Amino acid sequence: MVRRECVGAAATPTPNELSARFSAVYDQPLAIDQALTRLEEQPEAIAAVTVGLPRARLHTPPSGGEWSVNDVLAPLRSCADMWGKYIAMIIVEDHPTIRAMNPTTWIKSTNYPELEFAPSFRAFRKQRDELLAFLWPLPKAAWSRTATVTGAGRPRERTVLEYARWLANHERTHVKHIARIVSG
Ligand code: NI
Repeated sequence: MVRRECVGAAATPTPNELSARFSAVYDQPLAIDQALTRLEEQPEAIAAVTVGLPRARLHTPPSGGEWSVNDVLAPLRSCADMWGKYIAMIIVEDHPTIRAMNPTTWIKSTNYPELEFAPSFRAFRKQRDELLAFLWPLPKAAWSRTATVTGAGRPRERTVLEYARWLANHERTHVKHIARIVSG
């Protein structure tokens, strides 16, 4: 059940199942300032529930077949890499065409699952700080800039706000998951 929260981690879902799940959870409307606030607060929330915990609590699943806190952090970082990169591309480039990569594909080229929680989480927060420093000053119009996104079915037009919303909404489900793991 826990694993299925993550779109990417589900067992070979069809494109239709993927897009249905995306619509249900990650497309929840968020205004620009709501998305920014969530992107700022969610890493703080993870820090708040993990601060001072011994390594074993962060690296050991609460029970067999479950995820550890560190297991949840790795795909969070992968999603932040992918969707953060697309946000930057859409802002910086003039209507780019982006061949989207599923974060679960990207994670295989990283060492995130093998990293220790503390340095991995520091890197995650540093990246988020950089993303927020980039996003906060953007004029409202920039959030409507688009890219043509290929690589996931037929090409689609995607905006900066859509990617920011996905990042914020997707992360939110996993922040709650982390809170459940450490309180369990
Ligand atoms: Ni996920």
